[in-house]
Amino acid sequence: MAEALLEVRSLKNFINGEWIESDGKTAAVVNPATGETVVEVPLSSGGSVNDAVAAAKKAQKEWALVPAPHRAEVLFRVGSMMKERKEKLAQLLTMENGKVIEEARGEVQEGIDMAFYMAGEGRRLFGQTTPSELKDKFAMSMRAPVGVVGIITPWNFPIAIATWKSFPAIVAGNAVVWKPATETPIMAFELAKILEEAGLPKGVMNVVFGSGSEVGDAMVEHDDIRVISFTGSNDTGRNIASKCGMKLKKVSLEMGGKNAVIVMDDADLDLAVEGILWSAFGTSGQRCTACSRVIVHEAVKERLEERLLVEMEKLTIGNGLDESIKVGPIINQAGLEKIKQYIEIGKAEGAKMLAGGYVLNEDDHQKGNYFSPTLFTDATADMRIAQEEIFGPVVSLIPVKSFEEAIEVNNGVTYGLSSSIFTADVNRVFKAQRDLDTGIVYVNAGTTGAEIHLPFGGTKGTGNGHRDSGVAALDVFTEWKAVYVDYSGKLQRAQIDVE
Ligand code: UN1
Repeated sequence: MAEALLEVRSLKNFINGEWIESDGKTAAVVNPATGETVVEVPLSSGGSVNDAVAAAKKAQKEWALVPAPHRAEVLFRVGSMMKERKEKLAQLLTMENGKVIEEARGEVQEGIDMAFYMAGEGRRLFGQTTPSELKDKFAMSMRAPVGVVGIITPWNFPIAIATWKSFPAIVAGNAVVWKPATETPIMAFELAKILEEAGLPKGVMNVVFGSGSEVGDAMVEHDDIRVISFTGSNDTGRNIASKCGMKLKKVSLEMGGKNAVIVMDDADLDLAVEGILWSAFGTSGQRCTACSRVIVHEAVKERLEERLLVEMEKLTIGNGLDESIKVGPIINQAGLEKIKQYIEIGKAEGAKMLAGGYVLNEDDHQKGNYFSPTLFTDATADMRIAQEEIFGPVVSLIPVKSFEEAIEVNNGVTYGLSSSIFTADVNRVFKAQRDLDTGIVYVNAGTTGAEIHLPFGGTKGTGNGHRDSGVAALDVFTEWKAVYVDYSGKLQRAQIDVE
């Protein structure tokens, strides 16, 4: 199947517009739905990063001089090409990542949307004009590219997140060195090809495949990379942040969540069940925005449990290329092991498991890494299953007595990415949007489904205050520059010649 869609059996780095063999070490990219090897990915050394940065540095100088509306034309072409290739990209995405084909199409669509949205920024990239405190003097602030930027992207959204980071960087006049996750390199290969065919000058986008400890570290350490934008695990993010801190390198981090759906006593329960199912078990729970807690008012707890169990029964698990499948595989063995551990932790903590909790084909991993959608109930807010990110199809119900308690439980975790509330009370809606301490808040919808023209990111342990997507993304990839033009013909001294 992969052979028909992918013209290569082993991938190469993309440096300075050339496809370059790395130094020979490779790893197999395994389809998590079948256990089959899809392609080989290079495990590059830090030397490849040096080559990529040198190419990027050279290319960026020219690229920054291309007027932004013309830089944007490349992204318009990229968006059109992604649209033409949407089905092929989606199928390849399902093969390397496992997510079901409908969601894979959705993810590619996010990338297409980002291309057109950021292309539009080519004619905006707004700065501000501001009155000067002096006569005959003009003051303005404008965005300037930072130079060479490094992006490090995860396996769970291998194309969407890459576009969230690289497209604003490119339109703003930067050159990019990109380390995609080694589990899902095909999307990087396909996107680099599209950028090349769309006419992006050589060296503006460079892809180096390899591990975090080798390629990622080399990027973080390289003095010519002025920004690192990272989405991935908390430990890695903190490690990157501390290294970048010592180097005074700008770093943007997005590191997950412990996102909750709140179901109040006046909620439309059928709608809430749909929202929970979609956000907790879509992508097999492997989203940063996935719902892994349901904070439910005790008055509707039993009814909600009953309805959830009925609907969970209908979830079909299997290879996401089959259109009838709703829940695909877990990315790899390590992911499965982590989920299994949390099931044991949840049981030991005294939460009641109502459904799921097991690995499918436990004895035969050649048949794929599948975990059954799992529902715990009677969890308490302090349990580890209610505090820590599991990254799998596991959701825990936490009963509460009031709206105020629901908000408190929602906010009582170290993460702050997404939250949601189901209620019919308009006062609660407005209080909730103010008081939920997350970067994204949904009302009467699940915790997933962020749109690309709004800021994406979170509070507290989710990140470090930066945002992907939306105009906010430009703040990561640009420097603010203040420009003063004095047309008085004499030396005017600010703050001194004020009269
Ligand atoms: C992620 O899981 O890191 O909001 C990204 C959503 C998607 C993106 C998720 N649009 O669920």
